[in-house]
Amino acid sequence: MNDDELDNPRPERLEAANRVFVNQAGYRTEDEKFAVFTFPASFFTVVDENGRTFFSGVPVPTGFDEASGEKLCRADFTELTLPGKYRIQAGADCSMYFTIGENVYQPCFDSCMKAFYFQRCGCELTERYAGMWKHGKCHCDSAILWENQKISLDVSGGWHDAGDYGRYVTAAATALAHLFYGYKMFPEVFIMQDIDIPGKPSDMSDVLIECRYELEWLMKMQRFDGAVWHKVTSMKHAGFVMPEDDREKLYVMPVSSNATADFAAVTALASTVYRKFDSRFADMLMKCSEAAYGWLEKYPHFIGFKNPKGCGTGEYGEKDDRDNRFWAAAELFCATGEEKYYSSMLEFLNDGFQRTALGFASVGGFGSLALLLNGKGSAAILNRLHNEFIARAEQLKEICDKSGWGLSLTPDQFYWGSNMTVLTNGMTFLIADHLEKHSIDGKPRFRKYAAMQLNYLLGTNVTGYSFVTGTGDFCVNYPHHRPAFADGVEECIPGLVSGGPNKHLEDRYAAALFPEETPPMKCFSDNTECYSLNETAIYWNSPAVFLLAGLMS
Ligand code: 9MR
Ligand code: ZN
Repeated sequence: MNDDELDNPRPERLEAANRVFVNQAGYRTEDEKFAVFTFPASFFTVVDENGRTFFSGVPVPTGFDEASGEKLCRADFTELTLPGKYRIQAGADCSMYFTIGENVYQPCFDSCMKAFYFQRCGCELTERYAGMWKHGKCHCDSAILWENQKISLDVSGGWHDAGDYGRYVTAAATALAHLFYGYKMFPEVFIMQDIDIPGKPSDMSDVLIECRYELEWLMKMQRFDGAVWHKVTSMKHAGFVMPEDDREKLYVMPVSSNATADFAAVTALASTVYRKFDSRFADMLMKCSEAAYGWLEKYPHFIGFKNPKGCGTGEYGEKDDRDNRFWAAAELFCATGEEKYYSSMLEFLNDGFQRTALGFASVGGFGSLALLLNGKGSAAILNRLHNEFIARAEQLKEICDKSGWGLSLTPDQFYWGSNMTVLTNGMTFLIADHLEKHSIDGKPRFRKYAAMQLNYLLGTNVTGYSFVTGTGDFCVNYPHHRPAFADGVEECIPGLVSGGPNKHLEDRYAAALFPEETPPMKCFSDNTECYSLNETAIYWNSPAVFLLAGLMS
């Protein structure tokens, strides 16, 4: 995020001499399977490590793809269901190795979840749990209240947001929402999961142990009157040092209605999740939620956040707070059943925000999801929200059908953190299936489109990279991530999701790498310096966890 910190950047790894693209984690036996070629081929085979052929077929041209600037062919090998390790061959070209099997997603799912443990702030990551990626206790000095610098506060704990060491409330609430809704919709995969983190044995699934760590911090970000401070960061991003070596002064920055509403929403949601394990914790979450909501009622106008002069860390600014307030009212209504939340939810419902959005700056979809999963609200409203999710999934399906990669992004959607949109679109497909489960007989309609978004993330894209560190033989290894750089360990911390291609090339290293006419999907480099392409963030990891869980369930 700073321009000045890398004296000794690592070299970029060699680009894969690869024109045959696959999901490098692999494919579940019964799922649809296809590889994508960027050259015309009349024949392909699927071979194992000994070169034995298990399947052969004819690739089908899918035409010119604007996003990647390539003419594509698709090689379908869905019929191959025999578990094993394979690669695709076409003439002199071959793909990376991948696996066919029932549990191919488990390691990636586990590492993407454990990545949150690696983001922990305010505690030591011991060798016992963190292995060679251990680090000392960090960022525990009290933080100065920006608006009254005589006051300092303990706001230690939580997860580092991303490749930087900031901790931001709206980003945190979003990541938690993805994880809690993943847990609510696909509990069986989370209940089985073991990511080897402290705090066990426990009745709670690992996801809940890990999220509690974040919630404990989040509650410290609430002011006495219920409002919630937007973020705690230093004035500028730290250099590329280990977290315990970052001695920059920390500031608690002013409150915002976005942060307060997201806080109210996610603490109410969390209270419903934790209630059966720890009712005192659940009560405390509810109290915090209600206090935040009380403040929102008192201050019904939008109070946004802008970085104060001289502050260069993440801003997470928003233009309004209707979606945030809608989400808060919806969650509080679902958690309490109280009429007043219902009526204010109704009041915000028609405010023109996207009611299916699941990202950090646009959170309306979480509110809709709360109502739909709880079946709370009038039949008319539930119907409408249901139909909106289905319509959104259908719209995205059409985009995928036109893309040789099966990708849900249009060529103009490759902006900073494009992988989040890919992944939240994947979530939308699974949500649509979940909603239709009770109304339509037969197979889920959208699952295969959800899987295509994961395929893209894990290698079926023109860069050939798996955008998850440690997953696949050709994966991102040099993300813009301070500990990953400073720890001196060549192998990156596993399970981190890179932001992905960004046509706007918003850092000078990236801008220097690619000429103007570069197709959007090619605007990517696995380079520590390229923070607008290759940073990682908690809310890019969390939809990956959701998507993997849904595809495994
Ligand atoms: O993810 C954010 C992206 O959508 C914005 O375009 C970008 C610039 O404002 O900021 C990204 O968020 C960063 C945050 O500001 C600070 N921590 C790292 C985040 C990921 O790059
Ligand atoms: Zn820290």
